[in-house]
Amino acid sequence: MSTENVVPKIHVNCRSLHYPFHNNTVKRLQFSDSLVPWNVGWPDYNPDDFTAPIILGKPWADRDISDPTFSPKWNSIDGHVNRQSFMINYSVKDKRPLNPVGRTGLSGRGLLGRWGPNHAADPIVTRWKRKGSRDVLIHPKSQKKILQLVAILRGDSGEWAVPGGMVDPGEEVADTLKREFLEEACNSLEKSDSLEEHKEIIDSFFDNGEVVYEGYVDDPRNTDNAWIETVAMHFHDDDGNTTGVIPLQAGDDAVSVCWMDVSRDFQLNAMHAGFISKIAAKHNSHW
Ligand code: RP5
Repeated sequence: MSTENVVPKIHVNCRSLHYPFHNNTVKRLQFSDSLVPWNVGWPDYNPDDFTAPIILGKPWADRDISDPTFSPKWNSIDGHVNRQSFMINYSVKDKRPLNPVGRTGLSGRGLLGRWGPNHAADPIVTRWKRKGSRDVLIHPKSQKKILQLVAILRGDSGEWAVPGGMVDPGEEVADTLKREFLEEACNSLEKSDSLEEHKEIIDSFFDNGEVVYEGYVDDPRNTDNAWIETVAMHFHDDDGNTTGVIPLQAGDDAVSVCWMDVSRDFQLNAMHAGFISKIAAKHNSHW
């Protein structure tokens, strides 16, 4: 599937005035779209520098850039950490990697654990909306079948989103996709007999996905020196048999989970909605 039309042309979410931390006390420098690209000269550009205290010293986070023992291999696979971008070989200035899309109005690492790219994975699990467990429903206006996807309500932003998360050091993206889905949408961090019982079916379902997008995410947590990139993968349950046995229960960072009807009006994180609109077009489903 082509990734055109999903890639952000310019920063939007990660240039909002308030950085999403502690009662909006951290503010981004505000400027026009034309000043986003680094190659547009702005000699006096000097945004606030912010790295959230809560990430410092965490085992999943990098050390501070000023720490003499921290010598990352930028644009490379650095031990167990992937510091490559899907976009380009990013530049490094004053020891700090530079956001490949451009300025965000805030330097430092913000809430993100890694300097440079922070790799995430987004599992998009869909099925057809049915009456009971049998007949596929047709939308009365479009006369098309209706896709449903598993969406979670994020505890941090209060937004509905795909149950994605960060790739752990050394973890295969395929494993992250399944792990994050099970943790956030099935509460697998707590023991579940039902998940154990259907493990084989679930494993084989997650073996057959299609990449929808690989690249930069315009996430509100991005800064000039740290940003999120993701692999979004689609897993479709055409006959409803697999998703019928997957028990949904919000877990980890999610406060709610549901099967959400896919349409142009649905309430989903903007970037994730872009992924789903491509899937709806490909499957010729109601939109
Ligand atoms: C989004 O943040 C990505 O698309 C992914 O869904 C998510 C990863 O962050 P956490 O859920 O781990 O906070 O930008």
